Amino acid sequence: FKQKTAYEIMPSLVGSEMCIRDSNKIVNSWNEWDPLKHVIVGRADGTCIPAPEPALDAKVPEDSDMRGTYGPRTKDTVDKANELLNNFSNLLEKRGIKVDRPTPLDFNQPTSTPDWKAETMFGCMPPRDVLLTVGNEILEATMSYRCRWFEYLCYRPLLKDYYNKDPNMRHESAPKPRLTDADYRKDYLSDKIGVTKRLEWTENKYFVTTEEEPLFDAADILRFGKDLVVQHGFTTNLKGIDWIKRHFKDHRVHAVNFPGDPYPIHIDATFTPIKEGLIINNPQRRLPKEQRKLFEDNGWEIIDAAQPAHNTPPPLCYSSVWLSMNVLVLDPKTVCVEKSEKYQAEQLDKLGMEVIPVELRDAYAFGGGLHCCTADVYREGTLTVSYTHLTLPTICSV
Ligand code: DAV
Repeated sequence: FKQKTAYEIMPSLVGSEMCIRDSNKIVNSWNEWDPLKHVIVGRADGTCIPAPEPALDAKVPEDSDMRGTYGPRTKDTVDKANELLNNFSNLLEKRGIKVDRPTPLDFNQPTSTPDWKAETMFGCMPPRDVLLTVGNEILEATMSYRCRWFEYLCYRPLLKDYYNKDPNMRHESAPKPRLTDADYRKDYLSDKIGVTKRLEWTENKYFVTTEEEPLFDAADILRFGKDLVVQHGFTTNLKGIDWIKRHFKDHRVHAVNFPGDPYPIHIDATFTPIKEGLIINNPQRRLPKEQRKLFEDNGWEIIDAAQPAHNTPPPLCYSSVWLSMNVLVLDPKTVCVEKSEKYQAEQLDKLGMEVIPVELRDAYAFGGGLHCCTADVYREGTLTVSYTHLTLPTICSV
Protein backbone atom coordinates (compact mmCIF):
# COMPACT_ATOMS: atom_id res chain seq x y z
CA PHE A 1 0.00 0.00 0.00
CA LYS A 2 1.47 3.31 -1.09
CA GLN A 3 0.42 6.25 0.95
CA LYS A 4 -1.01 9.06 -1.14
CA THR A 5 0.62 12.48 -1.13
CA ALA A 6 -1.38 15.57 -0.28
CA TYR A 7 -1.39 16.45 -3.98
CA GLU A 8 -2.94 13.17 -4.97
CA ILE A 9 -5.64 13.46 -2.36
CA MET A 10 -6.50 17.02 -3.21
CA PRO A 11 -4.74 18.54 -6.24
CA SER A 12 -6.04 22.00 -5.34
CA LEU A 13 -3.70 21.99 -2.34
CA VAL A 14 -0.74 22.60 -4.61
CA GLY A 15 0.85 25.90 -3.70
CA SER A 16 -1.36 26.34 -0.67
CA GLU A 17 -0.37 26.57 3.00
CA MET A 18 -0.76 22.82 3.34
CA CYS A 19 1.72 22.04 0.62
CA ILE A 20 5.00 20.61 1.86
CA ARG A 21 8.13 21.11 -0.24
CA ASP A 22 9.23 18.03 -2.07
CA SER A 23 12.37 17.62 -4.08
CA ASN A 24 10.47 17.89 -7.37
CA LYS A 25 9.15 21.30 -6.54
CA ILE A 26 11.14 23.82 -8.58
CA VAL A 27 8.80 26.79 -8.89
CA ASN A 28 7.33 28.52 -5.84
CA SER A 29 7.28 32.21 -5.05
CA TRP A 30 4.38 34.17 -3.61
CA ASN A 31 5.85 37.52 -2.68
CA GLU A 32 8.86 39.80 -2.97
CA TRP A 33 10.51 39.13 0.41
CA ASP A 34 10.38 35.48 1.50
CA PRO A 35 13.79 33.70 1.58
CA LEU A 36 15.10 33.41 -1.98
CA LYS A 37 16.46 30.00 -2.99
CA HIS A 38 16.47 29.96 -6.78
CA VAL A 39 16.60 32.84 -9.22
CA ILE A 40 17.25 33.71 -12.87
CA VAL A 41 19.91 36.39 -13.48
CA GLY A 42 19.98 38.04 -16.92
CA ARG A 43 22.85 38.33 -19.38
CA ALA A 44 24.09 41.34 -21.34
CA ASP A 45 25.20 39.43 -24.46
CA GLY A 46 24.23 41.07 -27.72
CA THR A 47 21.95 43.68 -26.14
CA CYS A 48 20.79 46.26 -28.69
CA ILE A 49 19.55 49.78 -28.40
CA PRO A 50 16.29 49.08 -30.19
CA ALA A 51 15.28 50.85 -33.37
CA PRO A 52 12.57 53.51 -33.01
CA GLU A 53 9.03 52.24 -32.45
CA PRO A 54 5.97 53.91 -30.92
CA ALA A 55 5.98 52.89 -27.24
CA LEU A 56 9.73 52.92 -26.89
CA ASP A 57 10.08 56.41 -28.29
CA ALA A 58 7.68 57.67 -25.68
CA LYS A 59 9.90 56.35 -22.91
CA VAL A 60 13.19 57.78 -24.15
CA PRO A 61 13.56 61.17 -22.47
CA GLU A 62 13.67 64.04 -24.91
CA ASP A 63 17.26 64.98 -24.06
CA SER A 64 18.50 61.38 -23.96
CA ASP A 65 21.77 60.39 -25.62
CA MET A 66 19.88 57.44 -27.13
CA ARG A 67 17.68 59.49 -29.41
CA GLY A 68 18.47 58.84 -33.06
CA THR A 69 20.76 55.85 -32.50
CA TYR A 70 20.16 52.11 -32.51
CA GLY A 71 21.93 48.78 -32.92
CA PRO A 72 24.24 46.63 -30.83
CA ARG A 73 25.91 48.09 -27.76
CA THR A 74 29.72 48.13 -27.80
CA LYS A 75 31.71 45.04 -26.84
CA ASP A 76 33.44 46.86 -23.97
CA THR A 77 30.17 47.84 -22.34
CA VAL A 78 28.69 44.35 -22.86
CA ASP A 79 31.78 42.73 -21.31
CA LYS A 80 31.68 45.04 -18.33
CA ALA A 81 27.94 44.47 -17.75
CA ASN A 82 28.44 40.70 -18.01
CA GLU A 83 31.29 40.84 -15.53
CA LEU A 84 28.99 42.55 -13.02
CA LEU A 85 26.08 40.18 -13.68
CA ASN A 86 28.42 37.19 -13.29
CA ASN A 87 29.80 38.58 -10.02
CA PHE A 88 26.26 39.11 -8.76
CA SER A 89 25.36 35.51 -9.72
CA ASN A 90 28.44 34.20 -7.89
CA LEU A 91 27.58 36.20 -4.80
CA LEU A 92 24.06 34.74 -4.76
CA GLU A 93 25.38 31.23 -5.28
CA LYS A 94 27.81 31.65 -2.40
CA ARG A 95 24.81 32.41 -0.22
CA GLY A 96 23.24 29.12 -1.25
CA ILE A 97 20.86 30.53 -3.88
CA LYS A 98 20.67 28.56 -7.11
CA VAL A 99 21.18 30.78 -10.15
CA ASP A 100 20.10 30.07 -13.72
CA ARG A 101 20.92 32.18 -16.76
CA PRO A 102 18.93 32.77 -19.97
CA THR A 103 20.03 31.85 -23.48
CA PRO A 104 20.54 35.03 -25.51
CA LEU A 105 19.30 35.25 -29.10
CA ASP A 106 20.94 37.21 -31.89
CA PHE A 107 19.15 40.41 -30.96
CA ASN A 108 20.60 42.38 -33.86
CA GLN A 109 18.22 41.00 -36.45
CA PRO A 110 14.88 42.22 -37.76
CA THR A 111 11.75 40.49 -36.52
CA SER A 112 8.22 40.66 -37.83
CA THR A 113 4.70 39.31 -37.55
CA PRO A 114 1.99 39.80 -40.19
CA ASP A 115 1.22 43.11 -38.43
CA TRP A 116 4.62 44.81 -38.04
CA LYS A 117 8.38 44.75 -38.55
CA ALA A 118 11.07 45.78 -36.05
CA GLU A 119 14.68 46.40 -37.07
CA THR A 120 16.24 44.97 -33.91
CA MET A 121 15.30 43.18 -30.71
CA PHE A 122 16.35 44.27 -27.25
CA GLY A 123 18.23 41.75 -25.04
CA CYS A 124 17.81 39.49 -22.01
CA MET A 125 19.34 41.38 -19.12
CA PRO A 126 16.02 42.02 -17.29
CA PRO A 127 14.09 38.74 -16.87
CA ARG A 128 11.84 40.52 -14.34
CA ASP A 129 10.19 42.40 -17.23
CA VAL A 130 9.10 39.21 -18.98
CA LEU A 131 8.50 36.54 -16.33
CA LEU A 132 5.98 36.73 -13.52
CA THR A 133 6.20 33.99 -10.91
CA VAL A 134 3.06 33.49 -8.84
CA GLY A 135 3.17 30.40 -6.65
CA ASN A 136 3.87 27.39 -8.85
CA GLU A 137 3.24 29.33 -12.05
CA ILE A 138 5.60 31.26 -14.32
CA LEU A 139 3.68 33.50 -16.68
CA GLU A 140 5.23 35.10 -19.76
CA ALA A 141 3.93 38.67 -20.03
CA THR A 142 2.45 40.04 -23.25
CA MET A 143 5.11 42.79 -23.35
CA SER A 144 4.23 46.05 -25.03
CA TYR A 145 7.21 46.90 -27.24
CA ARG A 146 7.60 45.23 -30.61
CA CYS A 147 11.35 44.81 -30.04
CA ARG A 148 10.55 42.65 -26.98
CA TRP A 149 7.87 40.45 -28.56
CA PHE A 150 10.20 37.44 -28.91
CA GLU A 151 12.20 37.94 -25.71
CA TYR A 152 10.44 35.04 -23.96
CA LEU A 153 12.42 32.69 -26.22
CA CYS A 154 15.57 33.42 -24.18
CA TYR A 155 13.87 31.89 -21.14
CA ARG A 156 12.24 28.90 -22.84
CA PRO A 157 15.18 26.51 -22.27
CA LEU A 158 14.90 27.18 -18.51
CA LEU A 159 11.11 27.05 -18.41
CA LYS A 160 11.13 23.82 -20.38
CA ASP A 161 13.53 22.31 -17.86
CA TYR A 162 11.48 23.46 -14.85
CA TYR A 163 8.34 22.15 -16.49
CA ASN A 164 9.91 18.76 -17.16
CA LYS A 165 11.24 18.39 -13.64
CA ASP A 166 8.40 19.88 -11.60
CA PRO A 167 5.10 18.07 -12.20
CA ASN A 168 3.17 20.86 -10.50
CA MET A 169 4.69 23.78 -12.35
CA ARG A 170 2.34 25.79 -14.52
CA HIS A 171 3.99 27.37 -17.53
CA GLU A 172 1.65 30.01 -18.92
CA SER A 173 1.89 32.60 -21.63
CA ALA A 174 -0.43 35.60 -21.88
CA PRO A 175 -2.06 36.14 -25.30
CA LYS A 176 0.53 37.54 -27.67
CA PRO A 177 -0.63 41.04 -28.55
CA ARG A 178 -0.85 42.20 -32.16
CA LEU A 179 0.88 45.52 -31.41
CA THR A 180 -0.49 47.27 -34.44
CA ASP A 181 -0.42 51.07 -34.57
CA ALA A 182 -3.83 50.99 -32.87
CA ASP A 183 -2.04 50.02 -29.63
CA TYR A 184 -0.21 53.35 -29.40
CA ARG A 185 -1.20 56.99 -29.24
CA LYS A 186 0.53 58.84 -32.03
CA ASP A 187 0.55 62.20 -30.29
CA TYR A 188 2.79 60.73 -27.60
CA LEU A 189 5.66 60.63 -30.06
CA SER A 190 6.20 64.33 -30.44
CA ASP A 191 9.56 65.61 -29.24
CA LYS A 192 7.88 68.81 -28.23
CA ILE A 193 5.52 67.49 -25.59
CA GLY A 194 7.65 68.57 -22.64
CA VAL A 195 7.74 67.23 -19.11
CA THR A 196 4.92 69.43 -17.78
CA LYS A 197 2.50 68.03 -20.33
CA ARG A 198 3.71 64.49 -19.70
CA LEU A 199 3.11 64.88 -15.98
CA GLU A 200 -0.38 66.16 -16.65
CA TRP A 201 -1.07 63.13 -18.84
CA THR A 202 0.28 60.72 -16.20
CA GLU A 203 -1.95 62.35 -13.61
CA ASN A 204 -4.93 61.82 -15.92
CA LYS A 205 -3.85 58.25 -16.70
CA TYR A 206 -3.46 59.11 -20.36
CA PHE A 207 -0.57 56.92 -21.49
CA VAL A 208 1.17 56.01 -24.74
CA THR A 209 -0.58 52.63 -24.90
CA THR A 210 -4.27 52.50 -25.80
CA GLU A 211 -6.89 49.99 -24.68
CA GLU A 212 -6.85 48.13 -28.00
CA GLU A 213 -5.94 44.80 -26.34
CA PRO A 214 -4.47 43.52 -23.04
CA LEU A 215 -0.87 44.63 -22.52
CA PHE A 216 1.42 44.18 -19.57
CA ASP A 217 5.07 43.80 -18.66
CA ALA A 218 5.74 41.51 -15.70
CA ALA A 219 7.77 44.23 -13.95
CA ASP A 220 4.59 46.28 -13.44
CA ILE A 221 3.36 43.68 -10.97
CA LEU A 222 4.29 43.22 -7.31
CA ARG A 223 3.33 40.11 -5.40
CA PHE A 224 2.02 40.37 -1.85
CA GLY A 225 0.75 36.83 -1.29
CA LYS A 226 -2.91 36.83 -2.17
CA ASP A 227 -2.73 40.38 -3.45
CA LEU A 228 -1.18 41.49 -6.73
CA VAL A 229 -0.45 45.19 -7.08
CA VAL A 230 -0.20 46.35 -10.68
CA GLN A 231 0.96 49.70 -12.06
CA HIS A 232 -1.20 51.20 -14.78
CA GLY A 233 1.19 53.12 -17.03
CA PHE A 234 3.05 53.02 -20.35
CA THR A 235 3.69 49.27 -20.40
CA THR A 236 0.53 47.97 -18.73
CA ASN A 237 -2.96 49.07 -19.70
CA LEU A 238 -6.31 48.51 -17.96
CA LYS A 239 -7.15 45.62 -20.25
CA GLY A 240 -3.85 44.03 -19.22
CA ILE A 241 -4.77 44.45 -15.56
CA ASP A 242 -8.19 42.98 -16.22
CA TRP A 243 -6.56 40.02 -17.95
CA ILE A 244 -4.32 39.44 -14.91
CA LYS A 245 -7.38 39.62 -12.69
CA ARG A 246 -9.27 37.04 -14.73
CA HIS A 247 -6.20 34.82 -14.98
CA PHE A 248 -5.30 34.78 -11.27
CA LYS A 249 -8.85 34.10 -10.17
CA ASP A 250 -7.97 33.42 -6.55
CA HIS A 251 -5.94 36.60 -6.15
CA ARG A 252 -7.03 40.13 -5.47
CA VAL A 253 -5.66 42.44 -8.11
CA HIS A 254 -5.18 46.13 -7.29
CA ALA A 255 -4.48 48.73 -9.95
CA VAL A 256 -2.24 51.57 -8.79
CA ASN A 257 -0.74 54.57 -10.52
CA PHE A 258 1.91 57.09 -9.64
CA PRO A 259 1.45 60.70 -10.72
CA GLY A 260 4.86 62.37 -10.71
CA ASP A 261 6.50 59.93 -13.12
CA PRO A 262 6.60 61.40 -16.63
CA TYR A 263 7.64 58.01 -18.07
CA PRO A 264 5.80 55.41 -15.99
CA ILE A 265 7.13 51.99 -16.90
CA HIS A 266 7.61 49.19 -14.36
CA ILE A 267 6.76 49.55 -10.71
CA ASP A 268 10.15 48.50 -9.33
CA ALA A 269 11.88 51.88 -9.18
CA THR A 270 8.77 53.43 -7.63
CA PHE A 271 7.25 51.16 -5.01
CA THR A 272 9.34 48.49 -3.32
CA PRO A 273 8.15 46.14 -0.57
CA ILE A 274 11.03 45.32 1.77
CA LYS A 275 9.33 42.92 4.12
CA GLU A 276 5.87 42.22 5.48
CA GLY A 277 4.43 45.60 6.47
CA LEU A 278 7.06 47.91 4.93
CA ILE A 279 7.21 49.58 1.52
CA ILE A 280 9.59 52.26 0.28
CA ASN A 281 7.99 54.67 -2.19
CA ASN A 282 9.77 57.01 -4.61
CA PRO A 283 9.21 60.50 -3.12
CA GLN A 284 8.80 61.98 -6.60
CA ARG A 285 6.15 59.39 -7.42
CA ARG A 286 4.08 59.07 -4.30
CA LEU A 287 1.11 56.76 -4.32
CA PRO A 288 -2.01 58.97 -4.19
CA LYS A 289 -3.70 59.24 -0.81
CA GLU A 290 -6.81 57.27 -1.72
CA GLN A 291 -4.66 54.38 -2.98
CA ARG A 292 -2.39 54.42 0.11
CA LYS A 293 -5.44 53.67 2.20
CA LEU A 294 -5.51 50.07 1.04
CA PHE A 295 -2.06 49.48 2.52
CA GLU A 296 -2.27 51.71 5.57
CA ASP A 297 -5.67 50.40 6.67
CA ASN A 298 -4.09 46.96 6.71
CA GLY A 299 -1.09 47.88 8.81
CA TRP A 300 1.46 48.47 6.07
CA GLU A 301 3.79 51.43 6.37
CA ILE A 302 4.75 53.33 3.23
CA ILE A 303 7.82 55.50 3.66
CA ASP A 304 9.75 57.74 1.26
CA ALA A 305 12.75 56.00 -0.27
CA ALA A 306 16.17 57.62 0.24
CA GLN A 307 17.53 59.92 -2.44
CA PRO A 308 19.57 58.35 -5.25
CA ALA A 309 23.34 58.89 -5.04
CA HIS A 310 23.52 60.06 -8.67
CA ASN A 311 22.08 63.06 -10.48
CA THR A 312 21.95 61.35 -13.84
CA PRO A 313 21.64 57.77 -15.09
CA PRO A 314 24.71 56.21 -16.74
CA PRO A 315 25.15 56.83 -20.50
CA LEU A 316 22.65 55.29 -22.94
CA CYS A 317 20.32 54.18 -20.14
CA TYR A 318 16.52 54.07 -20.35
CA SER A 319 15.97 53.99 -16.65
CA SER A 320 15.98 56.89 -14.23
CA VAL A 321 18.32 57.52 -11.27
CA TRP A 322 15.68 55.81 -9.13
CA LEU A 323 17.16 52.42 -9.89
CA SER A 324 18.63 53.22 -6.48
CA MET A 325 15.51 51.65 -4.99
CA ASN A 326 15.45 48.70 -7.41
CA VAL A 327 16.79 46.44 -4.68
CA LEU A 328 16.64 42.65 -4.43
CA VAL A 329 15.33 41.34 -1.12
CA LEU A 330 16.96 38.00 -0.26
CA ASP A 331 14.90 37.45 2.89
CA PRO A 332 13.04 39.71 5.32
CA LYS A 333 16.33 40.70 6.96
CA THR A 334 18.69 40.87 3.98
CA VAL A 335 18.70 43.07 0.90
CA CYS A 336 21.05 43.64 -2.04
CA VAL A 337 21.56 47.32 -2.83
CA GLU A 338 23.69 48.75 -5.65
CA LYS A 339 27.13 49.52 -4.25
CA SER A 340 27.23 53.23 -5.08
CA GLU A 341 23.72 53.91 -3.66
CA LYS A 342 24.94 54.92 -0.25
CA TYR A 343 21.79 56.77 0.84
CA GLN A 344 19.52 53.86 0.00
CA ALA A 345 21.90 51.47 1.76
CA GLU A 346 22.00 53.70 4.82
CA GLN A 347 18.22 53.92 5.00
CA LEU A 348 17.75 50.15 4.76
CA ASP A 349 20.50 49.59 7.30
CA LYS A 350 18.72 51.92 9.73
CA LEU A 351 15.54 49.98 9.12
CA GLY A 352 17.33 46.94 10.50
CA MET A 353 18.17 45.18 7.26
CA GLU A 354 21.51 43.56 6.53
CA VAL A 355 22.62 45.37 3.36
CA ILE A 356 24.73 43.54 0.80
CA PRO A 357 26.41 45.99 -1.59
CA VAL A 358 26.43 44.77 -5.18
CA GLU A 359 28.15 46.64 -8.00
CA LEU A 360 25.79 46.91 -10.97
CA ARG A 361 25.66 50.51 -12.18
CA ASP A 362 27.62 49.78 -15.35
CA ALA A 363 24.96 47.23 -16.29
CA TYR A 364 21.99 49.59 -15.73
CA ALA A 365 21.88 50.63 -19.39
CA PHE A 366 21.19 47.02 -20.37
CA GLY A 367 17.77 46.98 -18.75
CA GLY A 368 17.79 48.09 -15.13
CA GLY A 369 18.94 47.32 -11.61
CA LEU A 370 19.17 44.43 -9.17
CA HIS A 371 15.44 43.68 -9.14
CA CYS A 372 15.12 44.03 -12.93
CA CYS A 373 18.01 41.69 -13.74
CA THR A 374 16.51 38.86 -11.69
CA ALA A 375 13.34 36.77 -11.75
CA ASP A 376 12.18 34.56 -8.90
CA VAL A 377 12.01 30.81 -9.32
CA TYR A 378 11.77 29.72 -5.70
CA ARG A 379 11.23 31.55 -2.46
CA GLU A 380 10.41 29.65 0.68
CA GLY A 381 6.98 30.24 2.06
CA THR A 382 3.40 29.74 1.15
CA LEU A 383 0.44 31.77 0.11
CA THR A 384 -0.44 34.27 2.78
CA VAL A 385 -3.06 36.95 3.01
CA SER A 386 -1.54 40.41 3.26
CA TYR A 387 -4.66 42.48 3.61
CA THR A 388 -7.53 41.33 5.68
CA HIS A 389 -10.12 44.05 5.53
CA LEU A 390 -9.61 45.55 2.17
CA THR A 391 -12.07 46.88 -0.29
CA LEU A 392 -11.12 46.05 -3.82
CA PRO A 393 -10.71 49.07 -6.04
CA THR A 394 -12.72 48.35 -9.15
CA ILE A 395 -10.90 48.50 -12.42
CA CYS A 396 -12.53 51.38 -14.23
CA SER A 397 -13.41 51.07 -17.87
CA VAL A 398 -12.09 53.56 -20.38
O1 DAV B 1 12.53 54.84 -12.99
O2 DAV B 1 13.20 54.52 -15.01
C1 DAV B 1 12.91 51.75 -14.32
C2 DAV B 1 12.36 50.37 -14.11
C3 DAV B 1 13.09 49.37 -14.89
N1 DAV B 1 12.50 48.05 -14.79
C4 DAV B 1 12.59 54.15 -14.01
C5 DAV B 1 11.94 52.80 -14.02
